[in-house]
Amino acid sequence: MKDASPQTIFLKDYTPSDYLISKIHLTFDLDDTNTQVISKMNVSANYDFKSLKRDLVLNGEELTLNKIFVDGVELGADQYELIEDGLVIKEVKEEFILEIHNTINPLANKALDGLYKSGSIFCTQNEPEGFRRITYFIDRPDIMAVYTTKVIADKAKYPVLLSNGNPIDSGDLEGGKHFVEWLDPFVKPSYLYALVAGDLGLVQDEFTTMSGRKIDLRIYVDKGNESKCDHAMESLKNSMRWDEEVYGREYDLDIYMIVAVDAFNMGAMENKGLNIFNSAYVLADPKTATDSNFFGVEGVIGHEYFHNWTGNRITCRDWFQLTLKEGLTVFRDQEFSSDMNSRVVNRIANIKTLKSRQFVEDAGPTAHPIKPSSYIEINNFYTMTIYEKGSEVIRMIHTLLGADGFRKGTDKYFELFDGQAVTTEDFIHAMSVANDNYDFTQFKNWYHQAGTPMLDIKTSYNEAAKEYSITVTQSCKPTPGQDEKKPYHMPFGLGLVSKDGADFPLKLKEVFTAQPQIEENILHLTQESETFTFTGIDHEPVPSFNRGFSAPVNLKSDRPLSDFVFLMANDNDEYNRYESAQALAIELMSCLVKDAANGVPLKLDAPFIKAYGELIKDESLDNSFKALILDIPSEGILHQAQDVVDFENTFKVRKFVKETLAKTYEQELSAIYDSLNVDKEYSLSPEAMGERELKNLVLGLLLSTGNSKYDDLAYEQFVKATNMTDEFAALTMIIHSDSKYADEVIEKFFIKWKHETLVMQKWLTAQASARGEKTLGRVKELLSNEVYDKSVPNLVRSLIGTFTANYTEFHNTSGVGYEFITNQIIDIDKLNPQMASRLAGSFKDYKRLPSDLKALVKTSLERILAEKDISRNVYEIVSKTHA
Ligand code: 0A1
Ligand code: ZN
Repeated sequence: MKDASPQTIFLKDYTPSDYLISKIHLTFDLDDTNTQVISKMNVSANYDFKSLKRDLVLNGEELTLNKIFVDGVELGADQYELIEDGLVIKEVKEEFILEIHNTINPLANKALDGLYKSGSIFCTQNEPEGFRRITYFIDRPDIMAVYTTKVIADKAKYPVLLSNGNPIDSGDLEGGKHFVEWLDPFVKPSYLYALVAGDLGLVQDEFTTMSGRKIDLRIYVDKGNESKCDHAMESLKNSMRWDEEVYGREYDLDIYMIVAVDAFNMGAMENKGLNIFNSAYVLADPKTATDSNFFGVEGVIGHEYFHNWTGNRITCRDWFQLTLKEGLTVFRDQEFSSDMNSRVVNRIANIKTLKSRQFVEDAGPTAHPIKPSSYIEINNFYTMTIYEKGSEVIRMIHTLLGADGFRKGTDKYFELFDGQAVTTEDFIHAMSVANDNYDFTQFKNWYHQAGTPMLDIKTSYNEAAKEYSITVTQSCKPTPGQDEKKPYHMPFGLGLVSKDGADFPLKLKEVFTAQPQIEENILHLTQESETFTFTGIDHEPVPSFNRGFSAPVNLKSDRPLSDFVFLMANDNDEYNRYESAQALAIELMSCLVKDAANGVPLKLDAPFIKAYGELIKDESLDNSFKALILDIPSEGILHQAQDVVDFENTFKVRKFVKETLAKTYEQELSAIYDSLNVDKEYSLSPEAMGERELKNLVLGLLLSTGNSKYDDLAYEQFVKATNMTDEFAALTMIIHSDSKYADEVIEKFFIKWKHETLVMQKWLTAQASARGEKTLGRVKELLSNEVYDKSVPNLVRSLIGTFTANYTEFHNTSGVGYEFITNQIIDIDKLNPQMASRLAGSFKDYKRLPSDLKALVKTSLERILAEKDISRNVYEIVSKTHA
């Protein structure tokens, strides 16, 4: 460890900064290893100067300090002090101009934080604390300043020089250099600062805002990739229009720029007027990108655009408030995607992500509330919880207030807090005052408590009285640091479905509280245990719980499995049709996993097989929806239902169920494949995407029959495919089914696509996710393949990250998988701590492993902790996992 014991930072210790910086002018003279930075800042006391400490403490990391001037006079060595991770200017005045000259080495910056090089492009990443790696600054989000930037660079190598805001000056300089100066008129925190320089291709378009202003839209990419920007540009224009229509928000600058880079730790970054994107979320054409990639581009473009209001115009006071901008912006991008595509399919996809990734986080060693109360390394808190659960919490507010009430609330939020750095309390305050002082007191537990609540539901029918009751008991398991949980206020969608499939009108027998207990089929749950009795129910209904997944919870009930079968076919809530199919399969497959462990021969439940067949044959279903509902629960989802995770038998059972269903319905599935596998002009319409999705799901099922004719079919699809969705699906299935064509397609795909790094990422993923003991050897071999580079996070995620999700191989009882990943974490941590700590998260199941695997993981965790110089990032994850 660098620090003997890394410091924990607490929300309760927040205090406003003693000093403010209202204006900053930056000059960069760019050079690969020796970039000169001059920063000129207007500093002033934030409070009564007499009460303040006279030392100004600035953050700074990996910087070389050259000179300091205060009001134009250079400081002597006794007037400042370099401290670990910063600089102290002693005895400052109430108001002064501070000028600092320093140098940085972008080429050596493999952490991809601050100013770095991605290939030949200079770019920045400053959220959350990257700016301190550019120059000395009070690097916290409540310091909001107006930024001007002069970028100087070699004109031939870096013809394009960008920063936030609008260009205000440019010209040639001596020695083949040139400069461009930028001014961003909006105050912003340092984490939204950006700079880019390169020899970039440009795609341009225009958007006219609701007040008639013309916005210059620009996407900058590596030359040669210009033709892959159409979808990103279309998505940007759609986002701009959508935010005007749904939230009344207009874009504010005259220019909106997006730059795509290959080396980026995350998806993208919302820097004011100059978004920097992982190229995977900009570049897409049918030949190289799958339908899911197109979908991802639209969502991330939307997400970053929506941040302009929810994040940039109104930002976070401190990093504990991260969900203020992220939960809200994810909610906004999810709704945007739902409006652009099929709403139910998008909602199911979002819930699948939440359940398979956030629920696991909430049940593991790093569980934290959406508003954490402490952290060691803030970069570890860009999590599924802050983002996805954060979005579900916003969605519940939307459900509680209704669309109009929610819009009144956001209008109020913008009215009260524009230009400020605020808290989640401020957001709730705006929502409340705009809605007759709606009482969010209990609802706020969602912000402070970690863990996924469990609802245990008991039902009873009183035939004589024609009354139906449900008793809901809520609980939430202890999470690290939180043993006791208070009950949550949650909206709970309910339907009581009659024999003929219609919903009974819901009439409560008694109303107990001042707040309404039911509105538009949404019950308000508030108590640890409560009973709701409905009248006028003339026969026993089948209840449909948590419709639309109105609250992010797990459910347990006394319903017979036949209810699930009924709801799969009859629920008026499409989401719950899907959910019932999943719940039934989870229930049955969980029993089969136990059978497998006990050596009991596997047998699949006949009513389930029948119900699955009904879905296959149901021609009224939309193809995308059908593909989702026919996709049996993933291993990860099945593991969640196990106290001790059984990787081998879970894999075995899933394979068995797929094979049984596929063999039973081979003819029907084959007919579906043939009907969808027709030559058609490629289209990105939801219908066309649905056809490809169902076709590929069906091909996967057919392959699991083991009949070799489907190996030939998959090979034929691979060879003939005219788009990446079909080509990649076939590649993956051929590799995963260990078909005789596997080596050939791996080779062919490589030769065809080796110059396209995004496609090579898919190639790595398909191989690292293959089952069987030879996979690890293959992954190790691929580390030295020409297309792999451990300093590019996308490649690490594709090869190493994918292997950690390959349950049977990563958790191989020999321990070789753990050993490999442990070595990778230690190695990558030296370059990129953020990447390494994400990989370290793959040990999250530690406490639920069988004892032999647990002992192996323990050794791995201890080996990492014993390493000299591990980063704070990895330390936090590994020590919490080990605890
Ligand atoms: N604010 C970005 C996410 C992001 C966070 C950190 C980064 O680098 C360490 C990069 C991007 C978003 O929500 O899109
Ligand atoms: Zn975001």
